[in-house]
Amino acid sequence: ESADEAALIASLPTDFRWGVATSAYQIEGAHDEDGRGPSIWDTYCRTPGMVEGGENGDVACDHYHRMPADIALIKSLGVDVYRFSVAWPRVQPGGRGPANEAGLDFYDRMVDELLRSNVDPWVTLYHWDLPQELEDAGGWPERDTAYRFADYAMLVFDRLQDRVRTWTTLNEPWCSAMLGYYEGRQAPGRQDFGDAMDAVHHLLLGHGLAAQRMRAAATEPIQLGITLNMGTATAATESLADQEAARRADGLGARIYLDPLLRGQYPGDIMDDLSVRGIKMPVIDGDLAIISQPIDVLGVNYYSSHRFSGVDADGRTEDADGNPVSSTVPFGRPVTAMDWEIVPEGFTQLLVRLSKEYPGIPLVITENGAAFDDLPDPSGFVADHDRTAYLSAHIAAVAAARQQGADVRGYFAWSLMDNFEWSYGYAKRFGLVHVDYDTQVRTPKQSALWYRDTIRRVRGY
Ligand code: GBH
Repeated sequence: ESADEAALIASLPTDFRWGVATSAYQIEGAHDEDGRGPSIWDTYCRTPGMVEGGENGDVACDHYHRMPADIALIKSLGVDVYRFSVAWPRVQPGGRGPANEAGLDFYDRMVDELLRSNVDPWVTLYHWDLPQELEDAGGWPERDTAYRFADYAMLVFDRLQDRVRTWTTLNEPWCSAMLGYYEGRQAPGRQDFGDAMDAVHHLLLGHGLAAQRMRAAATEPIQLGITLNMGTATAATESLADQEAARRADGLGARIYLDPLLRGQYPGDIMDDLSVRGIKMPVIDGDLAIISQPIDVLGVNYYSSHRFSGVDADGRTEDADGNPVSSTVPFGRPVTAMDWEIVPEGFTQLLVRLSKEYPGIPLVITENGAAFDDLPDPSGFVADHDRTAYLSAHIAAVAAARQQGADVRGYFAWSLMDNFEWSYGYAKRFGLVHVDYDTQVRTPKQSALWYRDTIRRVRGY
């Protein structure tokens, strides 16, 4: 942590909210207990070749059986809020119909445990675990899935709204749509660009339908939002081809979500690009009003930023199908264990830009963090100076953005503890707390102690 970073971090207000985040499939395990049904991730993990080492979330961090101890661990970090997700296939094993009460009971107990520990619960309703039966019926490219999501959201809301004030509908719809239905690098592993665009619209519609119904049913004030993953997309050079590549990356990565949510319309340039490819968003009259109803907070997940080029290695600007080429050009910065470049100033730029171009919506960093090749010492302690430096640089980047006018209200470190890193399995560790997967022993790393002390310092005690 440099002196500059320390001074920036110290400038954060005492009421800034500090948290740690996780998601259900990545930590819970207990994949077939208390009536949980299969999700697209159970299926994807069982498809040979999809996940590193053939690993899956059957056991994960066994959080389902260790929840009270894990909440005590969260409390010991001194954070004031915990962001977790609810597993749809625990609440509705087949994605429709009445609630599986045993599934809801788990989150009910967790919320009580958190409140007893003086930690605020922040619920994410969907972190990628679509019930398999809904995928069998077409998944997110099907309009019906949006209505199914809103029904599910209400089952959770009705059970927990007396104690939970803060709600996120979807985590990173870009990942669900683009990695799940176009690139195939995440569940359900499909590869069709048109399907992915249908998924974008139905994810957004699902968000809007759920938000509408939750708002109408709320008996107390709630904070409602959605979380997007974004970075700053810049052009590698001044050339028109590179600027166009950056425009497209920003359009498909950020504006295709931000604009309908916060301005009530899809970005015109991206719709033009799509129509050249014969693709049209499956919008029905009234959808955009549903999608753009007011939200209280925009969640931002930030990991890295990219420079884009519109020219490939062979100097071509179009691929075999006549579609424009996009590639990334490294900054030449150090990378994390994911090979993602460390670009904290891209974080500041993103936050300042969001507050300028989409004014009036408070921002919360719902995820930021890094995987590194942690090596525990003989006592099990991990002196993760690289992760600590990453967190320090990025929290300072948030503070710098605030000084430049960005309305950022809080920060969640990803993640509370090492967990199932999707297609990468258990080898990639993002935790502030180390998990020994043989014994399930949790050991706070250097970064966890630094985070705890940093929160204390900002609060002035
Ligand atoms: C989040 O997604 C997820 O919400 C969380 O579950 C996950 O464990 C965590 O991040 C860590 O992966 O090309 O250099 O930018 C992250 C979304 C989208 C971030 C793709 C990185 C590409 C890498 N990711 N993006 S880089």
